[in-house]
Amino acid sequence: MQKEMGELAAEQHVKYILSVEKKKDSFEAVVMEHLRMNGAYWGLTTLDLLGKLDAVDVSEVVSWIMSCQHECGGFGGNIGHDPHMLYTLSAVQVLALFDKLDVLDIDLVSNYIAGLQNADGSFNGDMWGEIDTRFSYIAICCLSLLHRLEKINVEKAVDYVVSCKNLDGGFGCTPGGESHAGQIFCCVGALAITGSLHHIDRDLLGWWLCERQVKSGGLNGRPEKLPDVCYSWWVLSSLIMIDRVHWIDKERLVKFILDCQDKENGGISDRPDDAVDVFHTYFGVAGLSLLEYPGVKAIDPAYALPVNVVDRVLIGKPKSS
Ligand code: GRG
Ligand code: ZN
Repeated sequence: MQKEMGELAAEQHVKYILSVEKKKDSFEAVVMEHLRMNGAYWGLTTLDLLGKLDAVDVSEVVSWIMSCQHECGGFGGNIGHDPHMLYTLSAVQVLALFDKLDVLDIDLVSNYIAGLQNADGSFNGDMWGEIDTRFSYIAICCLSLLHRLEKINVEKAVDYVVSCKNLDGGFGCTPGGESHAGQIFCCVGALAITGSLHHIDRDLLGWWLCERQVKSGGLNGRPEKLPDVCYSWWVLSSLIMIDRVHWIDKERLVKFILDCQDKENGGISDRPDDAVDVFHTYFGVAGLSLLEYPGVKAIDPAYALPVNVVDRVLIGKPKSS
């Protein structure tokens, strides 16, 4: 990596994440209250990618996570908040990071997720019934991590995702929905995890995705939109899964991400000179991980967890209880 482009301020980012976690009454913590479970996943995965997960109190995090679980098996974004797929995946991911999946009643959690599948293969996000390919990804990712994919109709789940594919090669939220990089990540991830990538025209989708790189080196999420650090994750992970990552200029993307750092106080923003937040700090560091930036652990593009964690969960020997 060229020195003159500036370096990752890893130490400052670790301090920033730890300080957001501690200052429970800070502005960001208040804004994030309802999705604290997602915040925990973003922050803790960032710490792990930077080799600093040992800076947190595992039992404190695990007991807080478990107090967000409902009788139905699903998790809320915080204590007393309604259960939703979004928070259930984050809870499972964080427990996987800490090698603590054994605190879960695996069948209770996986029955909650499987119960949200519809007859056409799609998934609702929660009991209120919104359907989106985000929830297809979440269900498949979560059940795969829990070794319970057999609880859903995988073939129909795949059919539904494929029915959201557009003529431009991309994917939307529901059939006919506009292609968007975030949705593409979900659909490609779901197809990758289920071994169904043959449904994708890799050259067509790869072309759409690599066109997301703009002059500054950053990536946008759709044509004509502004670049944003989080698309370094949504776009790049998809390109890697379909084996077309060499179609973008990696050096210029690294520079864009590094330009979005607050080098003094830590954290990464969506665009240079904007305010930092935990979400973009995570996606910036995760993007650098996909770009094989030195000193950052490798992340799995489909499961959005460090590669060593995914290996441990999927192929490592189960811990005897
Ligand atoms: C485990 C990484 C991981 C994800 C879980 C929730 C989820 C599954 C995926 C979300 C995918 C998604 C839809 C991401 C897009 C988020 C985003 C930046 C949306 C902004 O969209 P617009 O239209 O912004 O407001 P643009 O950039 O198009 O102007
Ligand atoms: Zn963003």
